[in-house]
Amino acid sequence: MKVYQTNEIKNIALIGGAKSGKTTLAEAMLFEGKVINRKGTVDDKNTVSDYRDIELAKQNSVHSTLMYTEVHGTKINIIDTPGFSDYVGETISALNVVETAVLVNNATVGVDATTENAWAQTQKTNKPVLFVINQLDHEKANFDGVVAQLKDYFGDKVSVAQYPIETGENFDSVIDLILMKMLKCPKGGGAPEMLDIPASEKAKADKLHLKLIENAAEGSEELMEKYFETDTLSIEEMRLGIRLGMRSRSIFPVFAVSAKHSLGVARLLEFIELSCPTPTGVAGERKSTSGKVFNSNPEDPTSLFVFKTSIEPHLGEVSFFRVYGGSVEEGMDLVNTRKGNKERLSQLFVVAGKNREKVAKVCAGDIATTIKLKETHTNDTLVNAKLSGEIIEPIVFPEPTIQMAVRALNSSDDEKMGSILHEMHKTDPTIHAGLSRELRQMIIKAQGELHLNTIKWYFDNIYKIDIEFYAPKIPYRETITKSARADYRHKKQSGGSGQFGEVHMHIQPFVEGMKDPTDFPVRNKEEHDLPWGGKLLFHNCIVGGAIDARFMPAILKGIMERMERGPLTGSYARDIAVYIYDGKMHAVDSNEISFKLAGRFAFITAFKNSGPKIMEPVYNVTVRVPEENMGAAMTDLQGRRALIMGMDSDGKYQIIRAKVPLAEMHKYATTLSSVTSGRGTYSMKFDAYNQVPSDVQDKLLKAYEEEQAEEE
Ligand SMILES: Nc1nc2c(ncn2[C@@H]2O[C@H](COP(=O)(O)OP(=O)(O)OP(=O)(O)O)[C@@H](O)[C@H]2O)c(=O)[nH]1
Ligand SMILES: [Mg+2]
Repeated sequence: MKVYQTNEIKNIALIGGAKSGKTTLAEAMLFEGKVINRKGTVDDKNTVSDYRDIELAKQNSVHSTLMYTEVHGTKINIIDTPGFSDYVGETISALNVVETAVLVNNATVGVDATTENAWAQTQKTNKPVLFVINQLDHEKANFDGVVAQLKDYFGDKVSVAQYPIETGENFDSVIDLILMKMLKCPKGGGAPEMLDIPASEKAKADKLHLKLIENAAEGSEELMEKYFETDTLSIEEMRLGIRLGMRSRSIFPVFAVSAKHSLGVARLLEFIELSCPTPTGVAGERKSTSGKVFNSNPEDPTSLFVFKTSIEPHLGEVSFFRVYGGSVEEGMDLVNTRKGNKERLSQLFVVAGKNREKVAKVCAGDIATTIKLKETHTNDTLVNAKLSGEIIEPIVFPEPTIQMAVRALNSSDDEKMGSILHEMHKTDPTIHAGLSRELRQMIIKAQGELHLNTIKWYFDNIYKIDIEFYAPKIPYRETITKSARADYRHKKQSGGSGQFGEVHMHIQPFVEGMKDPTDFPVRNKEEHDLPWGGKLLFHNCIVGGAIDARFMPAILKGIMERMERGPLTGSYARDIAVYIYDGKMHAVDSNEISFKLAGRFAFITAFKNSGPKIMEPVYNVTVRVPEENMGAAMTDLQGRRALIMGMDSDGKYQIIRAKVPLAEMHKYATTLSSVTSGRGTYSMKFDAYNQVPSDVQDKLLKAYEEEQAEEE
């Protein structure tokens, strides 16, 4: 494989609406660049990009795929990403290592929820965007309608660079507003024929050309001056202006294609080659955590960043990386700056989907893969020893939106399931799984129901383990609302030495600044911050040596054990002050176990008499919904015992802030998605523990009783 120099490289990510035709466009791009000589289709299940079993089965992209094509000696690295928003992790990792996002739109659909999500990711990563309106061969294609929507959603910096003369079956020609030519595209691909703009299109073309020049001139002050002086810009100046404007997100050019028939794709590639930002510019740079800029300078010491990891049959872990300085050669030793270990890059590959070719050297700005790295995974930096202190800023993956408990139907598979989920996190950092000690459940967190279905598909079809997702338990807490007293005598006489311990206990709710009871003196006070939140105050108030101080730790232990498994529902108890004010010892039979048991049972009785309450976690939830779905979203929230805290508007959207009990948030992602046709999003953050309403408490008590009865 040829080695491309830094100035012969461009990097793009294909992102955008689900099913808009990104994978088909990638195929057409590879075909135009002669990387493949036959074009596959998604429907025939033979594209370069959607090659994995799951993608063939579902006929949509699930993982991002690295490919490349070539235009006039420039290598364009292409990362095709899945459109469904549940796979947003793939879009984000791709955007982090390219200079340009090619945001593909379906001309028959326009801006849908997935398009908006893709756009939001380009905002977060501050990436230049090139809009492509695809499927113009479709009879229902509506180019102008989609342009209007793009402007409506994304602002008037959306600038038409091409428009089709006719859409539908006869789509083959576009007016190119940079070249000011009519491009007639040959059926099946290839360079377009350049024709003069027909008289009937002249007025429209001139008007849009002027608008594009204006937008391009805004890219720099010099161009602006030139434009004011001469009323125009040359093609070269327009290219420069567009490149600068894309870089600062002040222009978003729009192109017109049919990926299926390779119409307009050759010109699109030429535009990417000539006008899109370069790997060495601002749009392609990355900073280290210490603030050092890595801008793909070939003269710098070698540095690279791993943005994706995949596991391939027969190969094991494949690391996808971009070079951010110098060059990487086969056999080079580099340092992993997070872990400090050395890694040898024994083999380097340029890939197009599942096809890989060896390459001797990868230059700054280029993207390639390697295998058999020992301890290097996604988000790791590998560098020449001179840079060993530099960690390139990691990719920030989104918070999970859905949480479920998961188990293997055959419990003997549980452990295997756990380790597979752990491995999955390596290749998809938006999947999190772990055993919750508190809930005694394996909890999985992901990006939505479709994401969970994808995980299940792997278990069903690849690992052949039956798993099921079910509602996770809620981490309730128990506390008390008034004071109470109880005593307990533990006495056992069996043969030789017996057991004896008696404890008298007063308990009351712990609140900051509370007053101790006055009818006994507090001799010693311990304040325990509980690992699950809240406090336990433990007071020794014994007078006259009724219980030896040496038995106090045993009493505390007995209480702690019940705090860990609260008397009402087995949840953690919190915020309780305990006073041991009396008791009895036996000279021979008293020992630690006796006082532990006496402490425990006195505590249970006192607890039950002290107005015990179940507390539930309440979250601050922020929901973003389209204006028109506001009513439905509010009604739904009210049905979830939500306390609405406020509302703000954000363009076409409304933001609702509410406090909602976690118990009511189960499957919220799914409901919100259906209420808002996929456009609604939300985030949630723990706020506080609040007492549950009495009807909810009754239900929980009953459920716990039944559960206990079942276990016995
Ligand atoms: N008529 C027409 N159909 C197209 C065109 N491009 C793609 N399609 C069809 O649209 C469907 C989706 O195409 P894909 O290329 O898989 O779309 P995608 O954007 O990669 O989809 P995801 O990765 O799942 O988001 C397939 O049935 C394609 O054949 C086009 O230019 N014209
Ligand atoms: Mg796809």
